[in-house]
Amino acid sequence: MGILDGKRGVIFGVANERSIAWAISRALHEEGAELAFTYAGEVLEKRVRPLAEGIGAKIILPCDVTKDEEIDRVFDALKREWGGLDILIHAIAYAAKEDLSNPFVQTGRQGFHLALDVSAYSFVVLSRHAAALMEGRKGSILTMTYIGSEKVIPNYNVMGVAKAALEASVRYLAHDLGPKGIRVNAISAGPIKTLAAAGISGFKDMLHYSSERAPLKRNIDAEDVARTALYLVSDMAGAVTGEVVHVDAGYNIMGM
Ligand code: NAD
Ligand code: 0WE
Repeated sequence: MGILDGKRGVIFGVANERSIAWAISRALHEEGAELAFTYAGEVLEKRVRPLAEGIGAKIILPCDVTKDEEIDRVFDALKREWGGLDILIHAIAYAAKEDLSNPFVQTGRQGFHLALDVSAYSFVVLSRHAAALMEGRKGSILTMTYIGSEKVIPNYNVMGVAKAALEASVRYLAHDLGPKGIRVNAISAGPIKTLAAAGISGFKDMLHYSSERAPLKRNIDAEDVARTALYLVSDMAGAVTGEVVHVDAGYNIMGM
């Protein structure tokens, strides 16, 4: 008996076993959810397919979110195979490497568009497709964000602007989809050493800095995020929508 027995969810954003989306997937699966997975290109299929098959996934499809055809194909398959959907997990972000190291003021049009397209617009288009499959099912939609949307984190740059757009999108989507019983929320996670953090210079120092200042005096891991994700997609959070929940050991409350 799990709290998600009979629920069906689609996961966007697993790259490897360290991905936040993978920790969320394991937590949802343990509570009885049936999951479908997407991966961003052939290189990642080698990593994602074995993980997904290991928890019994039958629907595993490519989806680069900058390509409308690939998004259409995923939701066509979900409609055909399942007929409906209860849960969407969005854990995707990307900016060009140079835009995470050069001064923000130098961000070009192309780099700005790419970061906002992959990291914010994708949430809108995926939510629209998901909502069409959630009619009469009390659906739940969840994305991942970071405090760089609220405050300046050096080098986070255009990603901070994209996360600000993503968090505002959570609120507008919650307003649009609320009348259908669909909830839309975000988790704002503290820094975790995943693939997306691997290339960031000084990331280790950031972990040290955060754990010293956070009220709980520790860093967080993907399982901390996964437990909050489980709550947010379950009926336990049945009256929670449009919210950004910080899972950061309390770091965000500090002023000094
Ligand atoms: P990750 O590298 O495991 O996941 C990022 C995912 O984005 C990958 O699966 C990658 O394939 C996907 N992606 C990138 N471009 C894509 C595209 N065009 N189409 C489809 N997918 C694409 O790293 P993660 O840390 O698990 O990141 C997941 C989410 O969590 C991101 O939104 C990230 O901003 C957010 N987040 C991470 C941290 C952290 O410190 N790691 C903190 C707060 C929020
Ligand atoms: O959202 C993120 C990172 C997202 C990300 C990571 C990369 C690295 C490789 C987006 N695009 C790229 N592009 C690449 O080429 N995080 C919350 C993790 C993160 O990234 C930072 C951080 C933190 C924390 C960048 C600078 C400063 C802090």
